[in-house]
Amino acid sequence: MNLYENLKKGFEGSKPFLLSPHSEVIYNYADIDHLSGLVATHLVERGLVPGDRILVQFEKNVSAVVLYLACLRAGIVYIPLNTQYLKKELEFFAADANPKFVITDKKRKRTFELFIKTSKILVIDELIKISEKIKESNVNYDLESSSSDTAAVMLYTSGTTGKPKGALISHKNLIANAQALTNAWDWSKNDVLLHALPVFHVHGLFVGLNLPLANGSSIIYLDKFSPQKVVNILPKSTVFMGVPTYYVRMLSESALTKDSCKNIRVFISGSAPLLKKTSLDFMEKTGHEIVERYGMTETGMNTSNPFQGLRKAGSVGLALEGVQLRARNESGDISEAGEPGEIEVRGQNVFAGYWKREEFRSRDFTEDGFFRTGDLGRIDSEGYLFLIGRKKDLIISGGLNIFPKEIELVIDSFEEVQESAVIGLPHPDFGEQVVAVVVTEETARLDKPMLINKMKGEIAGYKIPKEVYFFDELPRNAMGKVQKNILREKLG
Ligand code: MLC
Ligand code: AMP
Repeated sequence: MNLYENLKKGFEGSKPFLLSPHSEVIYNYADIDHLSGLVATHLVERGLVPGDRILVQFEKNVSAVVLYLACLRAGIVYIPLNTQYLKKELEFFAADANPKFVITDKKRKRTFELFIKTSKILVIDELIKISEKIKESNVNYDLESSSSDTAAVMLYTSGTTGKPKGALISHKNLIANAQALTNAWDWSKNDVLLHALPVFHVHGLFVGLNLPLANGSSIIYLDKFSPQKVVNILPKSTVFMGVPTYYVRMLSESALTKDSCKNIRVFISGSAPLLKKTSLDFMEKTGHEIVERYGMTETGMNTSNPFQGLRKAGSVGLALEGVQLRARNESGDISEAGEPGEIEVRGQNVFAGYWKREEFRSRDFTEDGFFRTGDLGRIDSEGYLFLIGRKKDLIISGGLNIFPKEIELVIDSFEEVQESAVIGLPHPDFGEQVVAVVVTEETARLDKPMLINKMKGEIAGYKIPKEVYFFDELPRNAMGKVQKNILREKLG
């Protein structure tokens, strides 16, 4: 069974699926089944076959849900991209993924036309319109079913070398994770999820869509996170999920009270560390203890604090059903309970590997099939995981991952620059912020606004440093390696 067939078991035709912020029904379950069937049929008629890839970049709207489901039905690998990515970044993804179709909006079509040579470029609104014209009798609702082992989605995640890698996530991975989360959070058809996350990442796409779909529940669908809108709609919702920055921002809203949250069953946070202060302030204002969970692109969700049972402060909870977790200490041995180490994960939720990187498998996975997460943590004697840092050089800003190497490569490419080091420092809103330390060529004239300006057309806005420092030289150890810890201590 593919993921769509699995999800469909929970559909009830007349039940509202997607609701607008004003509670109007956009699609009920019969509508979404019909429309995704039309689009899937149309894509197949245009020559797409199971295993073909489509690259997707357009602002969040309900068509993204339709297209995602259509791809699941037709066995087409769905590759959604962050809407902040600019031409240079898009060029890389298109060359790497080699998609048959690029699906975008009117505004972005021109950018893709500048470099796309072999793929077809379609505008999402037009695709939906044309699909709607297909005669009912020609719609193929039961397309050739792809096996659950095949890739459903490819999500790009940045690598330490500065080049993103495509993680191939199978139907089976997603089915297992939706089932485990349903049980962990007691999800039911009566739930109404307030969905404010983007739909190009694991969090908003898989947790935020698959879970309600698998249970036949409703979603109030916001195009963008706005703390004011979210707080106003909370009374009509039973579940809210977000990155820690959402909770920080919601706390500034005077309308956030115990009363406005009285219908909420559970608040869930993930994608970045939730500060203790945020958690305590939220508890005081709303009476709700946020449930923190831990996941990643390659694995989906791994752990969660229990919905019923002890939620330990500072912990991301217990391994989900079917997920095996362990820590490996610095000597390369499996850690004892409480001993820190790199977290390794195995289970049906874990992806098969990266696109076109089969040769690196032994670096990414252990011999017995555990994925090396690059996260550091300790697992206590009761199985609760406490994340304590990262082995990988990664910054998480507002729930978005930024690999310093990628930013350093951009800065170093400017002729005024000799070298640079990019680090993450605490930020009250984003959790972490990107900070660049730059050594310029002797005669160069470069200041912060000039550097930022140069970077603006090159990379997505969220990767641009919020702070820039100019140093005469970078601190290095005896091996010549830049000592980022010294920079963090000095500037933090
Ligand atoms: C936007 N900007 C950011 C940013 N988002 N800067 C740093 N970090 C971010 N996360 C910048 C823009 O480039 C722009 O810069 C300015 O802020 C305003 O842009 P905006 O679009 O108006 O910002 P805003 O709407 O406030 O967005 C912030 C946000 C958003 C926190 C609401 O980033 C967000 O929704 N984040 C969630 C990401 C997410 O879904 N993560 C899950 C990954 S999955 P300028 O200079 O142009 O003004 C994962 C696995 C797991 O990690 O476990 O879940
Ligand atoms: P991504 O590659 O975007 O999927 O991001 C995954 C990374 O986000 C993980 O490897 C962790 O470093 C981080 N992460 C996810 N959830 C949490 C959490 N609850 N607390 C701390 N870090 C988290």
